[in-house]
Amino acid sequence: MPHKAPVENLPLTAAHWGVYRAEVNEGKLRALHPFERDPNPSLIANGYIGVLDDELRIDAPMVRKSWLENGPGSATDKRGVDPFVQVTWDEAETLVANELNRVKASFGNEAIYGGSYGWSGAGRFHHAQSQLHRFLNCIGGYTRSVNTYSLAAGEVILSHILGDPASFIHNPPSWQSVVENGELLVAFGGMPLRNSQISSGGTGAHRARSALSDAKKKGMSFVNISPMRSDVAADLNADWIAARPGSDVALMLAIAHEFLSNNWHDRSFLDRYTTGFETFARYVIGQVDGIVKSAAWAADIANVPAQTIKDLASRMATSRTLISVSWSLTRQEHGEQPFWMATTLAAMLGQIGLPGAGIAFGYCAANSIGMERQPIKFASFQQGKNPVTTFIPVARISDMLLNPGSTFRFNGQTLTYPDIKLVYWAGGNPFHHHQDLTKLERAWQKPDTIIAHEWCWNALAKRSDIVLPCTTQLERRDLMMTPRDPYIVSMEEVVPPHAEARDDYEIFTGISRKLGVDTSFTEGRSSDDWLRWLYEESRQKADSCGVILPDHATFTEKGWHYIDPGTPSSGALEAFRKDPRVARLETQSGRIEICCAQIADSRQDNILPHPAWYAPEEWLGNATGKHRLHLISGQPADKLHSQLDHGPESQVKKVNGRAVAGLNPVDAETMGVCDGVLLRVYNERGACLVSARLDPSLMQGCIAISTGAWLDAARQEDGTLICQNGNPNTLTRDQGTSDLAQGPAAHSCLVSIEKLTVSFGQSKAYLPPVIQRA
Ligand SMILES: Nc1nc2c(c(=O)[nH]1)N[C@H]1C(S)=C(S)[C@@H](COP(=O)(O)OP(=O)(O)OC[C@H]3O[C@@H](n4cnc5c(=O)[nH]c(N)nc54)[C@H](O)[C@@H]3O)O[C@H]1N2
Ligand SMILES: Nc1nc2c(c(=O)[nH]1)N[C@H]1C(S)=C(S)[C@@H](COP(=O)(O)OP(=O)(O)OC[C@H]3O[C@@H](n4cnc5c(=O)[nH]c(N)nc54)[C@H](O)[C@@H]3O)O[C@H]1N2
Ligand SMILES: [Mo]
Repeated sequence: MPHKAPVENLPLTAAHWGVYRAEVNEGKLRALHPFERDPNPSLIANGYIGVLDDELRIDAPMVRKSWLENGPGSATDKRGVDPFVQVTWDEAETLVANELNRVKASFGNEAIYGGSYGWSGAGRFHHAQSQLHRFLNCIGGYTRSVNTYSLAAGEVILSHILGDPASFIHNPPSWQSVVENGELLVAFGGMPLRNSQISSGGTGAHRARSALSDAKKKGMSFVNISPMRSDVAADLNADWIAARPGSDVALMLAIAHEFLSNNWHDRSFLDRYTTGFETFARYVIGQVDGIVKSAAWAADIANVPAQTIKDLASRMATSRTLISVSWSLTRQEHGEQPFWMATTLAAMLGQIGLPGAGIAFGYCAANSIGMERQPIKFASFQQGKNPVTTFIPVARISDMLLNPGSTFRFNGQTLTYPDIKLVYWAGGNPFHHHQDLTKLERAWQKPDTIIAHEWCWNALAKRSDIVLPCTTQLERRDLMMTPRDPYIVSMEEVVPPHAEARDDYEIFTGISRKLGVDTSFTEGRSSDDWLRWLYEESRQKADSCGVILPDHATFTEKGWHYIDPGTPSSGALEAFRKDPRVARLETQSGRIEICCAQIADSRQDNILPHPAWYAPEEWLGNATGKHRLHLISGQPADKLHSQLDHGPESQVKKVNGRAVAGLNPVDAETMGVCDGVLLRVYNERGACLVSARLDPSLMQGCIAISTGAWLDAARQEDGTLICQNGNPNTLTRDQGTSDLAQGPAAHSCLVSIEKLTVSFGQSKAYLPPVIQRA
């Protein structure tokens, strides 16, 4: 028997879902053991077992056959169908370099779309998107994207009403401040612990679960306003208000109306710290549109008893209250309004900036939300300057590809879509993340060339012209270093790169050599040089704020270092509360903008200058037509988006080999559906196949299909796509939240279901494409 090393001596690695020690035997990854200091580790890492060298691993550079034989723009309708031809790295680099040169020369850098949205791997250096952006900047720039799929509407509205969105999203009252001072936490969209497994860039300590139970032990109470009871952990005993999805703003307005009518609002806070409250109040009492936003009015919209709303308002007015709004509320039609309205409610309560009170955006949307912020600003790998000015709001990709030259509104401006000839993607999966995949598939045929770096044959890789095989985060050294985690970790290369796979950095170095820009891309540094540089620069920055980090050799030898997170914080608005003149907000007025002049100025966008209720086009409130079920396509518990869907952790959670769809048992009975039955979920945009699961924690009228199942698309008779593997984005709508943010609105979606008795066989999602080897 070989001697087994103690787990604490195994090499460390990190992912967005945590830090692990890797057990490797005969060159194969056998297990990822949770970091011994993580109080609540995530099982998502188990998804890696067996997939680093399976048949879905991309082992060499590949080119789509028609593209290779007939050149750019050839048979673009065969993307996803054509076989691939294996080429050498040298051939691949030349093809990419020549094509970039051709597009630049004929159409300009604007014709290159490098938005490349996506999460890729953890690690401060090998971040695919940053690598791509730096590379494209070295060759003259690219059309970029702005904001996120996570909460674009939130980012835009917060920039108007609070100023710098990042600081308000990422710095709510910290967990410690909540535990020590909290009384009542009202969570719109809940605080699902499943989502707090993730933290962008990695985490050494999952804290959300223990923070919430500590708060509970100290006497805090919780209200969960959500279509899912399970969106707040069962042991917190939250009161559940199952409001119709999309109705939250109406509910909040009715709470505001209660505050106003009972004189529970804090006038002096509103006077000192906000602008435009009077105009908003006139809207609430019906002086703007003749509608009083009373509890009775909201009761009809939200399908919640008026008395429940009144009771909640009174509880909020008589407690130290913290309001949390989930990011999911921004991913729906008029997704700008919930953050705006919730901030207004918190301002009316006058507790913003107090310990454990006020407003927070998305506790548990990621483990980092609620973590104390490090005093250090870590160094990062610079992306350089992009001389091209064209951009799109990230979720407008299909519209951009389909409608070059046409105009659209965004945040008070009129912009024009560029004519994209080349799409370059590294570290994201648009056939996971984008809405209305039938439309995306059509848009995807427009560019001449699509280049992707991927490590596995997912839907993006299969639909690209040139596929360059990259390493996974387990196959390279890196540095886990994020602003809201107390651990920094030296990530080791726990297994060697598979076959011909290369790091993104190495791939770009090779191409930049062909293009003659390698000196500016690498600055003469290897990956290891950069890692040392990033560490040493960060160490100096730490030093200047009084934090001592060990030298590089000591750090890499031990593998991790703990930085004391410091004192609890009441959040980014604490200083503003202390002195609103000194800590002026970066808004036009310097205060919280309940009424916003900038938004009022862009009148053509049909948005009132204060938070307001707009009935969505697709929601249960008008589900009187064909489709009667509201689709919730939230985050998957067993993976991060589409990553590792082919791995064992995700696969064992499938039922009869398919993604599951949650249904309320009462609805299921009405429709004659029992557990495990095969369903076709459909609407005008497309369809997907799923296995039914009865879930009493889901409100009636909803169906819940987590995102992340790899696309296995076939055409239906009407030309729309059906995903045999349960990808809900075949159903969702590709529609901007509003002209203000143009964010994704996946959560506004109605569907129908039918039971299927025919058998559909194995999904093709997990089969590699046909490959012609040299
Ligand atoms: N219907 C619906 N749709 C949604 C959402 C929803 O709630 N509902 N949520 C949205 C949200 S919030 C988000 S953030 C998006 C997420 O969308 P994405 O971030 O695009 O999803 P991922 O599956 O994480 O894609 C990351 C890709 O990077 C690849 N990768 C991993 N490591 C590396 C690496 O080192 N180098 C390279 N080159 N590639 C690597 C992975 O294999 C994977 O294909 O989805 C959005 N889509
Ligand atoms: N395990 C895991 N964790 C993740 C991710 C992952 O892929 N896997 N992705 C990460 C990313 S990139 C992001 S952006 C965050 C996203 O974090 P969130 O946006 O919080 O995630 P969701 O799961 O989409 O939504 C949370 C809940 O909102 C509820 N909800 C939906 N519509 C409405 C509505 O109209 N009103 C109300 N009140 N509630 C509603 C649903 O019941 C859903 O369970 O999660 C992160 N965490
Ligand atoms: Mo996200």
